[in-house]
Amino acid sequence: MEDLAGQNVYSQWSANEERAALKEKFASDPHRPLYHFIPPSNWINDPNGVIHWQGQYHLFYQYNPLAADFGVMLWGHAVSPDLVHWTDLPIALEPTPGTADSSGCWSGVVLDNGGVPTMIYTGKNGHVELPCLATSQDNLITWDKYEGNPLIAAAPEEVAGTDFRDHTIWREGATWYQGIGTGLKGGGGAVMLFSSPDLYHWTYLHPLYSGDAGVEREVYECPSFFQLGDKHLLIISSTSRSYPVCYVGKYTADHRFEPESQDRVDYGGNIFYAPQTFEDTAGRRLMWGWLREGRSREEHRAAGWAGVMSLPIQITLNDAGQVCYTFAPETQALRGANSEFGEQPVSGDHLLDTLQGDSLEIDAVFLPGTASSFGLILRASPDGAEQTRLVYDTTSGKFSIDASRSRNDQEGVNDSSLEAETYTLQPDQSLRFHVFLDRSVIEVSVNDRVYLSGRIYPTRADSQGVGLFATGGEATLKKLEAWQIGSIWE
Ligand code: DQQ
Repeated sequence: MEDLAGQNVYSQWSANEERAALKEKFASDPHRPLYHFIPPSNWINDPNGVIHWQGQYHLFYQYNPLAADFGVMLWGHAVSPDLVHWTDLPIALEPTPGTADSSGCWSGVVLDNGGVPTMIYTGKNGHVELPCLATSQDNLITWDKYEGNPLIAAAPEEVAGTDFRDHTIWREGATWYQGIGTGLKGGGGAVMLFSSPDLYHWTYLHPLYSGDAGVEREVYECPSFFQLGDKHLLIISSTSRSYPVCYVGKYTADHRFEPESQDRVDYGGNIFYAPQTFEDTAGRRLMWGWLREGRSREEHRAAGWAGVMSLPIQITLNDAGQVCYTFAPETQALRGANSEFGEQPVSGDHLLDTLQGDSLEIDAVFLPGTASSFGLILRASPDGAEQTRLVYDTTSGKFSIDASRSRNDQEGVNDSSLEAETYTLQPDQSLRFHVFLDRSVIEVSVNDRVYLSGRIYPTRADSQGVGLFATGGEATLKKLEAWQIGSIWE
């Protein structure tokens, strides 16, 4: 890989041709998602440069097109008119030998600098990580790197080691502000704050926020800082916890962030990581995250692809000031054949006769009744030997994606680690599971508030069943609606 990085090997590379050439190979892969964004082949991780530009949504992403594994990172690029149907574009950015990004073009953002699309990303040069800039003259397709890269000569004094990467950038009047993720001497993570009159010249101010004091080797990756209503939110991905955390708080007059509450973004397992948010032209705060694999490295290398982008998730605050995660309504454009099920009691396990599939949207509302746990069964074989459960435990108030039986060839894979806050239902309060199942991908929004994701790899072609369950008593299904979803690439 090293020998290829930086030799402009991608100038002739076409993502469209690559996708077409591999279509047949991947058609027989039962785990490859049909409607979540995924590159033509090989490795994807963080969403980058997400922006709504002249009516099109641009999604750049960390990409290793040479192997289904992390490697020398480039920026892949795709565009969508509607958030769900994507067109591949050429590789946007690749390392240049002998420069600040000779070892990789890591995560970053795209900004509108007075009409000039401007990218700020982390250039990796050996172990050194510093911000670099590039601009586009052709509507975000090709990018010219700034000859003065890197933009900052060295990380601030307080930074431990060489982790100094990923960017969140906003404007206040005539001044740009930039937060860069890092880890501090003595432990803990931080987002270091800089200011600039023009995006090219930066002055270090102080940490915007530092936390996890004393936690060794903690690094805050992929910060995203933004205002929502009368609050400010900071999302960071914590290397020590391996999941993203969302802080809600105040942004003070002296440019410091003071959290008032914090919560993990994903109540499922440690699949969702490195999310990036942006405001679209309708004023919505949207987010994509990287859905990691939940299988072994050998397996994803052999599959020829690894990692998937989440669906577009909208972030809002409710009246209680809690962060709510819902799927952007544009996902309804994916809906195909519909099935509906009316009110019915649920006790034990019950597979639905007329609903099957591995690529579905499901909208199910339950009342907990006397059950101690209840929820949905997905990807079930007819004998139930293979199945995955989306569970709400009424006693502990916790959610989980129970993947302990999701594949017959392994035990206990990808069980959710439930460090999350509990979610207490009030008497008579219903629980809505809004689920997107896309072969190996599960994404769920519960009660239009909590987000969960998971990855599963059933081994049986007949693991297509959908069902309901309740344990320890009787729950009620108020209503279930489901839609089949086809491929977005046809
Ligand atoms: N991925 C990028 C980094 C970032 C990490 C490298 C998070 O910029 O910190 O691919 O997944």
